[in-house]
Formats: sequence, structure tokens, C-alpha cells
Amino acid sequence: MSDLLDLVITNARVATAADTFDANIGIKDGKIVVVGSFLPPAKKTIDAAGRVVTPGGVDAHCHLDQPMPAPMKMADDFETGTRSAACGGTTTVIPFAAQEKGQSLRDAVRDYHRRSDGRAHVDYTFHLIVSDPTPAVLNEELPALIAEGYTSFKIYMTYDDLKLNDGQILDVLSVARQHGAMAMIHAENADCIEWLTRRLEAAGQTAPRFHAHSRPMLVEREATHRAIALSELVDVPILIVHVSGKEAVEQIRWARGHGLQIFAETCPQYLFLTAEDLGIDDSYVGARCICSPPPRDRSNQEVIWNALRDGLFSVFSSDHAPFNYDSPEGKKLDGKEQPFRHIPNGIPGLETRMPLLYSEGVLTGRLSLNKFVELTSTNPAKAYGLHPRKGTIAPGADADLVIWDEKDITIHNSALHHAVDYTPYEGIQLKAWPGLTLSNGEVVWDGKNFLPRLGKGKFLTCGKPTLMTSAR
Ligand code: DUC
Ligand code: ZN
Ligand code: ZN
Repeated sequence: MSDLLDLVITNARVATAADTFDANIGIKDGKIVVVGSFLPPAKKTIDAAGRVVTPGGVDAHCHLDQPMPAPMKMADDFETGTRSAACGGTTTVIPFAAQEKGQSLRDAVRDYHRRSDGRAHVDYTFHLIVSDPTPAVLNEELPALIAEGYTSFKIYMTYDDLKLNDGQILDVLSVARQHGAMAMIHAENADCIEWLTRRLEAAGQTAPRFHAHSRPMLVEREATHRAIALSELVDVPILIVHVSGKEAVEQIRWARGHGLQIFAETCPQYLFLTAEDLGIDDSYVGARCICSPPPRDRSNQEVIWNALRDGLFSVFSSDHAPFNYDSPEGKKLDGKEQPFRHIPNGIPGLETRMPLLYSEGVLTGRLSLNKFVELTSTNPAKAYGLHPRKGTIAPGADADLVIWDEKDITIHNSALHHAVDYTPYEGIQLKAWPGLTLSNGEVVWDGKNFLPRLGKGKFLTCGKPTLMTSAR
């Protein structure tokens, strides 16, 4: 075996969650082996020429090829989803192996491996979605899967086919506590949404924009408060996903002030979209921006920016949920415009997550570079048991890196690499984009071209979460 390094990135302005410093990064066999001033010779050199180099992004909340009730179908599978991720600087994705009611959890995991194995360009792992916590799931399947490295799962408080009642949530949280897993919670009050939806329908208010009216902040606030209480009762940390605005933020701040280990995630849609993107009249194009919880207003965007900066949020994810707009499998289900109740929820965002936050967070001075790395890479890796293999630039870590180009660029869907026919961020002007993405030491995006590594993206088994502030 040669003693030469495979690759050296020279003159890098290295940013981790803790520090920013100038160094060269030496890579061998897909791993970072040395970070320093003087490095031994390498087979290949890439000159970063003073540009910022960050760890590759970890998108800890995205949906790829998730089984859906027909005719609904996600536009991205593992091939197109990980392609798009790589071109936007994300080198690890964590989508969901979703249990259908009546299905064994083990079966859901097996099926999801069939959908992903050999089809990813970058590394990936799975969260589980527990929708049917039977005694067999709680006592046998879940503990066994956690021991095998599936150490996180999502619990829904809404959506008829996924939601759990409070007793079921307590049961699942107890398993998380006993086995040291991370429970993610989708916090919206299902009964309030149903009640409001029926009233809107009775009044003929079914255009896309009324989706936001059916899910006001109160329904998120109430469910967030309840999720916190359930976590306190079981004495287990939880992570509340896709927090949209002030009212949920206040609940989380209150909980943290009382010493509870409540972690939180937010997403680009709560910084860059508002409810007006769902329509200011009854036009159907607003269906493109239907997601849950819905985007709020400008003042809530500011609340989210502040909470990113002050540490309330640990994780920044895309919640990429890819449905084509002009498709009978997507937003125009069955080939026609639908009342908002039936419009598939979700927007694409895997490729734009990192550049949006780098450009509008770091380059505007709203967030430090180190906070950017923490939110987009280090903390998601810690929360889901992938750190320090992922989420940092250090000897022994996987050589997943991004070299940033600071330049003017306008987001156009035609230049993105997902399989979705729109982006909600069309026309937004940015000041940065990844100039190079490395996955396990290989260039997968060179700033202009995608360089496929189909099947080289590996499934990662996860350790226990390490985001918690005290030992349990
Ligand atoms: N909301 C979710 O909870 N998941 C997928 C998409 C969405 O809008
Ligand atoms: Zn959700
Ligand atoms: Zn989601």
C-alpha cells in the first residue's frame, strides 16, 4: 500500500462547530487522516485558496421514496435525492423507514433497504416512523432495532394514518428512555386541524391558502406543550421537528428554562416563505408551498432567525418532501386541482438548505460560520449517533467536505438536481453555493457538474445520540 495521501486540500479556511483556522486537510481511503500546516505529499491536490471549507451537511430530516397511499408518489428516490443533496453540499441524509398501521416495523425497515441499497450517491441512514406501537413493536422490534443501530424514530401527533394518542406516545417515549434512543415529534393537534378543516370546507374555503388557516400556530403550540409534558412525565429528551414560529418557540424556551432536555429543529421554509406563498387569492399555484406546519409571517421568520442564533434550535433540516406540482401523483392528485385537505404535504429543499443558510445566515452576519456548521452538520450528527464519523473536520472523520464559492447565484429549478418540477425558492438571489463537495474523499460535485457515485453511498448504523447535555 502506498504511503502517499490520496488527496490534500490545501490553503483551506477550515470551519468546524468550534473553530475557524487555516490548514491543509489530508485524506486517505476516504477518511480525513491529518489536518495541519505541513502535510506529506499526495497523489492529488485541490487548492482551496483561502476559501471556507466546512464538513459536509447532514440533512437529518428528509423524505425519499417513502411509501404513500396511491396515487400519491414521491418524486425523489434515493438516486435523485442523494444527487440533489450532494450538489447542495449535503453528504449524509436521514430519511424515514415508515411503519404502516398493521405492518411490522422490521418489515418497514426491510422494505426501505430494498428501496435504498445500491441507489445512493452519498451516505445515509434511516429514522423509523412508529405508527402502530403494538406490544410486539414496543417490547421486541423497537429494542432490537435500536440495538442494531436504528437509534431514532419519529412520532406523529397528526395525520390520520400516522398519529399516536398520548398513551401511545408515552409508551414509545418509555422505550426511547429505556434504550437511549432519540424520539422526534411532529407536534400539531390533529383534532383541532380536523375541526377547523371541516368548518373551512363548509364555508367553501378549500383553496390551497386555507391549508394555513386549518393549522394556525395555536395547534402547533398546544401540541408542542403536550409533547413537552409527555417527555417530562417519562423523563426522556425529545427533539421537536420543523418548528415554525413564535408560539412553539416560546413553549420550548419555557421548557429549557425549567431544565428539560427539549431539542428543536427548524427548516428553510420558516425563514424564507410565508403563508402568502400558499396564495393571496384562490389560485392553485400556492399548492406548491403546502407543508405542515405551514410557513407563518415575516415577524415569525425573525423569531426563527433569533432562535437559530441564540441556541434554541439544535438542528436545521430541509424536511424535503418531494411531490411534483403538475402531476397526478403530486400536488394535482388524480390529475386535478384538489381541496387543500387532499393536497400532498411537503416541499423540496435538500439542495437549497445549505446555500440558503450560508448565504442569508452567515454572509449577512446573522449567524457565525461555526453556528452554521453546528446547525447543518455537527449537531444533527450528534443527535442521531453519527458523530464524530460525520459532522466534523478531524482525523478519523469521513472525508465529507464542502468548499464554498462566495459568488452571486440565483436559484432556478432548472439548475437543481432533484426530480421535482419546481422549487419554492425560485428566483431567490444568493451569495454562495458549494464549489466542491467531497463524499468519502471523492468529488461528487465540482461546482458545475455532478459526478455520480451511484451505489457508493453507504448505509450507516447509528450509535446512541450524543447531543444530550447530561449523562442518563
Ligand atoms: N410535513 C411533514 O410532517 N412531513 C412531510 C412534509 C410536511 O409538510
Ligand atoms: Zn413532520
Ligand atoms: Zn417531514
